[in-house]
Formats: sequence, C-alpha cells, structure tokens
Amino acid sequence: MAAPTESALAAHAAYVLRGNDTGTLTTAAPKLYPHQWSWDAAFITMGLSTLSVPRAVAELDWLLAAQWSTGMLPHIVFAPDTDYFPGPDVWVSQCSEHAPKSVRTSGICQPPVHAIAVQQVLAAGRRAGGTAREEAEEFVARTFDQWLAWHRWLDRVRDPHDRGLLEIHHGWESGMDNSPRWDAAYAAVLPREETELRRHDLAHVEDAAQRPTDAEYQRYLWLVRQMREVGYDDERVRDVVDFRMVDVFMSAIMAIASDVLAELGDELGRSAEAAELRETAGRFRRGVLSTVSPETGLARDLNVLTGAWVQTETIAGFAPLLSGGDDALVERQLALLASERWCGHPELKFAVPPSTSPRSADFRPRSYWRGPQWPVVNWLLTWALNRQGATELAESIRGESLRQLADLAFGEYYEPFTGEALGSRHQSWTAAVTLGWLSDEPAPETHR
Ligand code: 9WN
Repeated sequence: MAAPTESALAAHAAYVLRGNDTGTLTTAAPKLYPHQWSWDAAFITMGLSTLSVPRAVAELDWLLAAQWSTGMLPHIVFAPDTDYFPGPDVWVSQCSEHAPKSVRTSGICQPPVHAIAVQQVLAAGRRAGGTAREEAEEFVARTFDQWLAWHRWLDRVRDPHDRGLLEIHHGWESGMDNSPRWDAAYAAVLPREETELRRHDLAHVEDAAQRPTDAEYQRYLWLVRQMREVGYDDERVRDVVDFRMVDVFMSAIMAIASDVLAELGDELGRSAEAAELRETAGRFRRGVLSTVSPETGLARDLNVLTGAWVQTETIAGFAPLLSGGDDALVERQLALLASERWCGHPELKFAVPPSTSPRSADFRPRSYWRGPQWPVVNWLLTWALNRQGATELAESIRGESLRQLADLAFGEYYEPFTGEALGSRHQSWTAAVTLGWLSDEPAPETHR
C-alpha cells in the first residue's frame, strides 16, 4: 500500500478524534478506554488545537471541572454508563470530601503534561487569529490558577521533603502501568484479599498477552483498595499504601511543565507566581539529575519504602532529555538514545525509541510498557528535544514516527521489529500526536 500523503494522514487523524468525541469529552480510545484520562486529555488537546481552538479548550475545561478541591487532577474522569474496569463503583471517589460532586473520578493522578497543552492552545489561537486568539487568551487567563493549584498540590503532597522528586502510589500514576520500572515494587505488594476482576480490556485486544496479567491486576486493585479505605486522604495514603516510588520521568515532566506554566504566568503579569514556578522547575531539574547513574548515564526511579534504585533500562532513564540542566549529560544521553541500545538497534522497523531497551533482559516486544514503542511518548521527547535545541534527533524521530503512523491504525503502541499496531486501534492520543507532528513548524537551525 502506498504511504498516505501528509494531508490524508492528517484527515484520518482528525477523523479518529472526531469519532472518539462524546460531545463533552474525547475518550482515550473507542472501546478499551471509554472515559477521559488526565494526561491523554492534554495530548488530545494539543492535537485538537490544530483543528479547532474552541474544541481544544472544551477538552481541558472538562478535565478541570473534575479537579479535586486539594488541587489534584484525577487520572480518570468517568463518562456515564460504560463498561471499563475498574470503574466508578470500584474507585468510589465520593468517599473523599475533596472530590467533585458533579462527576465521578478515580482517586489518583497522572503526569502533569497539561501546561504544555495550554501553551500549544495559545500558540494555535495566535496563529489562527480573530476569535480563536481571543478564546485561547481568555482560557489561559481564566484557568491559570487551576493549573497553579495542580502544580502546588504535586509539589506539596508528592514532594514533601523538597527533593525535587515526585512520589507515586500506583503504577497507573506514572502512565506506564506495567513497565519493568515497577516490577520490584509490585513484587512486594501482596494482596491480603483477592478482588473479583471484570477484565473488559481483554475483549478489546487481539491477544491478552498485550495487556497486564490477572496477577498484576490483583496488585493494582489492592492498592486502590488501600487508598479508598482511607478516603484518598493525602497524608494517610502515604502511611498505608504498599507502593511508594519516586517517578523520575514524572519529575522531569514536572520540571519542564513548571517552566512552561511560568512562561504563561509571565504573559499574564503574574510575576510572583512565575518566580515560584521557576523555583519549582529548578528544584525538580536538580532532583532528576541527582538520580543519574554515573555508570549508565540514565536517570533512575527510587523505591521510597526500601531505598533501592531501579536499574532497568527504560525510556524513563532519559528524563534529563526533558528537563535538561547538564549539557554534558544531555550530550551523553543523545548519543545513547541514537545508539544500538535504542533508536539505532539494527532490527527496529522504525528508528524510534522502544519503551524498554531491546538489549535489556526485561524487554518484551509485544507487552504494553515492557518494550513496544509508544508514539505519545516519542512526541513528548521530540517536543522536549526541540526545546533543548537537539533538533537533529528530534527531526529524525518525527520522520520515523510519521512513517510508523502511515498504517492509519493509530495504534496505542507498536511492535518494534514488525511495526505492527498493538493494543487499541484509533487511540486518541496517537491521532493527536500525528496532528502535532504534521503541524510542526520547520526545524530552526540545528544546534546539536
Ligand atoms: C489505566 C488511557 C490510559 C493511559 C495510560 C495507559 C493505560 C489504563 C489502563 O491507558 O492505562 O490508567 O486501563 O490500562 O497505560 O498511560 O493514560 O490511554
């Protein structure tokens, strides 16, 4: 089959987003994920902003309407009457006085990529001009305090010791659910009671091996139960939960998103808040750098309960490519990312980073976050690389990604050697990042 033209690819991506639009929220995927997910919503908004600024604004407004009074943005905002497991009856968000009354949500969070999406909406509005510009500018001014509250909550609740590192209480919070990053921590989660599993997800993939196992789900559900039993109280959760990990990739996102939010604060004349956010960004940038292994040059997660570093080679090790702060390390990581351990692996169908290095003993090419390539993560990387001036590698990953996406499946993730789409088809954030890459301005002069 001949590769589609860029405009045909864009039209297909737009069609996917339109198809997943319920009128209020865009579901993460048509069947597998029939609700709004927090970090998906940010990427989806970025893609929607290339089509319609008002629709993009509506997506984040829907998410913000579900913000908890503590400032937390929940990882799922449930749409009514669908068969996702675990659904609102398992989470019971209303057991917390801080949860929104108008809608059911989960009780945990996901990586704070949202400020990046807000900035993209503003840029799209300004490119379009007229009412799109007005609407985008009004949106930023109207919602700035909510994004600030979200960042302050993460800072206060998830980094109580000011180390510049965020703590998570569930693999789902990382967005990389069954990554080998979490294997050692999950091995120590021993459910004292089994939960009845209603695995609707398995009906929506061709092969159950592409999804986490039942044993993994038992652990996932046990943690939900521990948090639910203390009403998702921020302080008490820390005392009872069997999973407490420093997530270095999420911490790098916190650094860069705080910088972006500071830039938005500057635009609004909120100089005190902008200074506060830059201080936060600097602290998280240093926090990420403090985890880097001198031997491998990769950043590492940390088990808060045992003090053990996570040694496995996953894409999260490249957290400093997002947050920067050490030019020599960034150069080392750029060379590593281009090497045979990653994008330069000779058997890859498309030269884009897999979620786990194919040279790692933990690598599984078809299993979710254990090896497949995730276009959404690769878009985030190219966005950050461009911001760092590493335009050459960014451009190469962008070009290879668009070749990967030319199958028009808009897969959730891809088998690295065969290029086969896995997981859900018509995944919203995959369509969104396709639109994002297609609307990129030509790269400026290459610095690296
Ligand atoms: C659990 C929606 C979400 C993504 C996550 C991805 C997957 C959910 C699941 O789907 O997680 O949150 O049911 O497996 O791992 O990153 O946000 O696309």
